[in-house]
Amino acid sequence: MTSAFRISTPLPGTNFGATISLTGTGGAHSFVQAAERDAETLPHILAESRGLLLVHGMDAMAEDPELLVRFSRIFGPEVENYRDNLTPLNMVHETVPEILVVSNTPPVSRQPPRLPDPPLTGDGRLPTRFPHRRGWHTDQSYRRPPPDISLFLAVIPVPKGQGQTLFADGTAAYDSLSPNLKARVEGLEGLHVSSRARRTRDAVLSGETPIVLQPHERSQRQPVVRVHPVTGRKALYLCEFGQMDWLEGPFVGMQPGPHGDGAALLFELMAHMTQPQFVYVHEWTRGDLLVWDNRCLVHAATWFDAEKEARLMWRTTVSGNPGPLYAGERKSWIAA
Ligand SMILES: O=C(O)CCC(=O)C(=O)O
Ligand SMILES: [Fe+2]
Repeated sequence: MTSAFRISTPLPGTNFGATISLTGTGGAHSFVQAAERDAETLPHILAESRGLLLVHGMDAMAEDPELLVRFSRIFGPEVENYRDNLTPLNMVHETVPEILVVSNTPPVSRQPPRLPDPPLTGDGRLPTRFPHRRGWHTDQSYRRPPPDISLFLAVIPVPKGQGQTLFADGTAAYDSLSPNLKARVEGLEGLHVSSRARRTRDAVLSGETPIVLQPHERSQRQPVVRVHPVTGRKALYLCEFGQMDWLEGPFVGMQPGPHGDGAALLFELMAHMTQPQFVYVHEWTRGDLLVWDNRCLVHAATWFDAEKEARLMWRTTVSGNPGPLYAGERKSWIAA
């Protein structure tokens, strides 16, 4: 079959991901129609390219947000409704509740991450590697089952050089672990929790009194080595300072807390996974859409000057294929 899509692999400056465009002309409407007609191609390319797709020119989605939801449905059976999952309503799109609004402008008013310290690497580059760069995570890993895929649209990006999104390839990072580290992480589980639970590394280090968590807010175990349900490939599945449980974790069965053996292993794994050869830096242009697979990639947002710039991004999340490990589980984040 001739495809409606032109596929260029990998993404510039890295060795994973793909850029997708229409072979013919047309904007977001034509693109989504073509993707719906040929519903297997893009999920297939996403899996083949180890979890990251870039589409330019989707500006029309900003005027017709349902288009983003339609496009999201191609990637899985369930596009999450953010009104049903305890997300503060100021972060949910007013008329399309499948869209999470990520913005520093009201009513969301979410501040960007802090500048790394120092702001640049010794050779003047954007820091990407942990722990110089912080904030690496995979979306909603504090839930079981976690979501599969996120889509992120630049409605109003900030100028280049700020407000990038970084991605690290967990599949290549796993493959290149030493045999010794592979053996150490096999069967290991991480304890993931929302930063709202105040068990982040900073919270624990500053001695904050832990809050009592309801059953649906508690930390969730996730495998450190995740087997991708589509490709069968193994990938590192981890977060760092803000989305692991630093009180009882970060790993089940290892010494807990910021000074324990678990912390030392987490630093080693994260620093490994975020080496430059595994990282893609996305500089956003209005109308860019990224599709990423949370099962095999971690990502991080970077600083921008929120005093001067307004940034408006829309995210959807798609779930329904977390793999046999999660078969039959009820949603951990919904109160029983
Ligand atoms: O703002 C960004 O660049 C990324 C935000 C993010 O991690 C997310 O919405 O999942
Ligand atoms: Fe994220």
